[in-house]
Amino acid sequence: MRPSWDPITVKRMDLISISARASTPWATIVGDSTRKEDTPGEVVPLLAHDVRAMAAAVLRGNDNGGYTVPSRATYPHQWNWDSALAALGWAELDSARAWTELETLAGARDRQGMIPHIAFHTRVPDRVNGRLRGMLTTVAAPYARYLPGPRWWGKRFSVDGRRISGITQPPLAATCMRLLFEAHADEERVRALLRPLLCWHRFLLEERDPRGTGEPVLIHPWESGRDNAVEWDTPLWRVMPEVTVVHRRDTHSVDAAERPSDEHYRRYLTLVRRGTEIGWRQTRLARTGAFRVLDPGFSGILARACHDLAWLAEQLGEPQIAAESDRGCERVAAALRARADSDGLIRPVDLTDESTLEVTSAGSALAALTPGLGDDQLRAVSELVTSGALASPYGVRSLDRDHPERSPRNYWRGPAWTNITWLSAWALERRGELDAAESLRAQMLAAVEGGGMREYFVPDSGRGLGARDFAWTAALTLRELAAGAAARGEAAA
Ligand code: 2M8
Repeated sequence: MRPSWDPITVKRMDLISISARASTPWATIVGDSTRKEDTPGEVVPLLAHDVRAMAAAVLRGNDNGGYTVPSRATYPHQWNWDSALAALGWAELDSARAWTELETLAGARDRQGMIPHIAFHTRVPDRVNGRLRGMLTTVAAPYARYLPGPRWWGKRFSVDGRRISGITQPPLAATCMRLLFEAHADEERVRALLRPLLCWHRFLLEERDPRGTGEPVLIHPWESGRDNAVEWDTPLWRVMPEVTVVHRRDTHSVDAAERPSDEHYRRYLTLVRRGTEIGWRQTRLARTGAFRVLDPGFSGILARACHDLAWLAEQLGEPQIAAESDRGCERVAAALRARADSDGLIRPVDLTDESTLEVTSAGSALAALTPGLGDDQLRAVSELVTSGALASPYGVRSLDRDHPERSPRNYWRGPAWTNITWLSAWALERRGELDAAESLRAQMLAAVEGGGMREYFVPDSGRGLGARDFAWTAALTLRELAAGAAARGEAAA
């Protein structure tokens, strides 16, 4: 049973207010129950319909033409796993637009097949799309509101001509594409995307695995998507900072207490500078770079992505892509299974000294996405996120609640994130853990009802934090509201 969304049974929904100055209601709806003093005006109940309208407005508001920015104020470019998740939200509003999102993401790949973590926006008008946008982008002035902007990464261009970063991010695209295909099959569009995604996975399995361990080596904390997760502190602190003054842009729009520290940033930028100095030679960075880790979250996502790409290739009569993807999945899954700890969880590894990083975090939860994970390993994750160290009333915590470095407001060091909660729920559901999946989804939605379309949430109060109008929070909300309505036999609002 999915959570009910009628106004009587949903909790904490009487806290929303609409300002008297509102021009469009959703633009000024404030769902943050901890900031009631900021919300004068008529108090109205928050209905499922309101939440859906808010989510749809956020997604549409972040639409840059062919791709969705995570947040206009904080992240004004195309981010990799954000875009894959945004496609799931678009699937509920406009399926053609959802396919475009994935196509634009694939268009960001470099000549080696790597899809970068950022494809930069320039001042080319949004309505210019496709190849023309790519061409104009190469000559137009880059959009400078984000640090580190395009100049930090050297002269790197995507196949569609945009400026791009030199690192990647969790490969969620194939899995999101499968979900999109299951709801809105478009054979022509999916066929065109099979090979770009296969090449990206191949890049991760080959260039990024120079020693043949079976898992890709991450060369920057940003590649995990969980930037300042505590597990990366030890390997990151080995990096001698070469960047002294950091003029932060992120803290213009978000409270510094909710963002990584300056000490983190100096090292993040040092790694970027060093990568650029050697022309982003990927295998060399994976073999000898200053920061090299294995992340069970990234690896679990890759194993699942290979599995889902194999499934799609099978549907489309592409046996070679299916076979290669199946082999990729099994390779990563076998490596992950083999290194589960005695408690059943899989943890990150620091490759500079081969040590296991003894932290229990969202990365271990994401490992549940791995196809063929052992029953004991699966049960360990299920327990971890429903009643264990990562459980909370508002979704999966990014860090063990008893960890001494835990900080309920600081980014990936404590808060609950919609994508982690949703991915954990989805992984558990696929393995038949239906009650666990349902309660995680209810928690995810409870966070949004009370905290708004925010980037992350205080795990014990549900207070919304970080960037506002955040795309993947909106996208996953749209998907779950539609799934809940479908389960109850209602037409989508
Ligand atoms: C955050 O990361 C970027 C760097 O990639 C940043 O802090 O500037 C992370 O939460 C990452 O997972 C996410 O993809 C990105 C955009 O939402 O923001």
